Amino acid sequence: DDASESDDDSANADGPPPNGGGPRSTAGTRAITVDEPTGGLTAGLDPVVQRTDGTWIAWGDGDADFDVTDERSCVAVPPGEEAYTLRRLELSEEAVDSYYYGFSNRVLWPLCHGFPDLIEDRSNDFEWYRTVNERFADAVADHASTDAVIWIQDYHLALAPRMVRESVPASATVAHFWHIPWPMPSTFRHCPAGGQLLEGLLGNDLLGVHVDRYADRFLECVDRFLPNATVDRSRRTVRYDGDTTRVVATPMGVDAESYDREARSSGPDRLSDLFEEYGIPTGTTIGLGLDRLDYTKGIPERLTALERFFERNPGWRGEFTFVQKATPSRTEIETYERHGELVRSEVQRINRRFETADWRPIVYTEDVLPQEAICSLYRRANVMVVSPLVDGMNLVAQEYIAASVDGDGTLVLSDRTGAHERLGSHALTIDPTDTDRFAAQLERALSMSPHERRWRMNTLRQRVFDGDIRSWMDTQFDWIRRVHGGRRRSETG
Ligand code: GDG
Repeated sequence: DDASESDDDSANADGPPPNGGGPRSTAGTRAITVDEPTGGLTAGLDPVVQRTDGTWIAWGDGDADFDVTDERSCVAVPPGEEAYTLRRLELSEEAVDSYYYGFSNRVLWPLCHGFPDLIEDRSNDFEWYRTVNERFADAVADHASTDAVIWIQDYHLALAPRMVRESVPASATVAHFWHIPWPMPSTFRHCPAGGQLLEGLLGNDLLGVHVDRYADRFLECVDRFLPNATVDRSRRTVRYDGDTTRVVATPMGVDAESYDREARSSGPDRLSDLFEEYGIPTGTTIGLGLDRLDYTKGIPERLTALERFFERNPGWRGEFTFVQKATPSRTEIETYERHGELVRSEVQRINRRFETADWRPIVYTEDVLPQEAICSLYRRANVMVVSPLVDGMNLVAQEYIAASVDGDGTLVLSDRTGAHERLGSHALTIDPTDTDRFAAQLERALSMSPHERRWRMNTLRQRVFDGDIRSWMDTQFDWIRRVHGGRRRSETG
């Protein structure tokens, strides 16, 4: 997993890497050997790209530290025979600072998650955002033939759809999936260059989001901030500048089978090595949290609820251990740095308060773990706690369910996640800011009868397998086919 092996789009491999799969580069001499893709977006898309024979255009900054949980490292070598063409765009340090750590993650991320106070509008960031979007659009234009389907991912590329639309054949289809929430108009009005972003996104024929409320809010924002657009809320379409954009809510799933398979192959040895390495007492009941270290994920709120739980339930001290795996992310941004400090000091404080000679209530690690270890933890965890303050979907909740092959784990889930829309009624719901109720749900999870636990988990597993990543992809492509057909008809007619 060495991103430094990679290089710009003019210095890639001639043939497939030794494992027989992987991206075909467009030119050059060096193989890209990044494996183990993680991060919500990458984890979701990689199996999909393995099944298609398209061109993946990705940002690759060859010399940056490789962070497998960051969506920017979205390059993967598939293990199978399939191959796809990979085109990497190299960005200068200044571009990365302004485009990625600037407008994308200092403006759009906090804005879309409803934290307008955290927006940092630095000069030049938006200009770089535009420039990088243009570079992506140019790269697309180099590859897009008549009838091409262009599928753009996420908030880093909000201006690109219109640029792409203007440079590819009229019969090509431009689609986009927006992986994070769409904010309410009262929040969106804080967005610098908000009108330009909306215009950019309306270059799409299809715009996908996870859940209905994000689609509705997007349409509300268009209605309010783009006076020349015509919004049809019941059909979820927008007519703007001679083109129509259809907005659809298609909740993303996970590769449930592979989590199930990996969890089943997790033997006692793997688990005991892991427990020994992190000092997790083997005999205790285990709670688990697994997140990027991001202020949206509700980790401090979770720690406060755990503290309340141990206050109220002295009998569980020494009997229940909470494992929190938090992966540092976007640490160049001070807000993230400060957030990390807060989480670490809270863990320390709570541990000091309750720990005994041979037990700590919270085992905390910032290590990046291989997928096998994650699956072993998922399978072993009696309670999984997913408590974001806001989250577009949250794949971790679904991965946990897919890996709960023994059917006896319990999910405690924030009602502010996209995942709650499809899983909420059979998980134990929490409002992450309501500490008392949160602690009460932890108590309930730990004292639930085996029968109820199994019944809930079986229902959840059914949902996660029914709505897995393949079914999500099928839905995407059904919609893409629909709008593609419409586009061709209007071309010929
Ligand atoms: C965005 C949206 C939406 C984490 N640590 C390790 C590791 N992970 C993997 C998990 C999971 C992924 O990272 C995190 O996905 P999430 O969905 O929870 O969150 P975001 O990264 O914020 O993703 C989110 C998603 O996009 C998809 O649309 O659900 O709402 O914010 O897959 O397993 N994986 C490994 N080691 C780690 O240490 N192997």
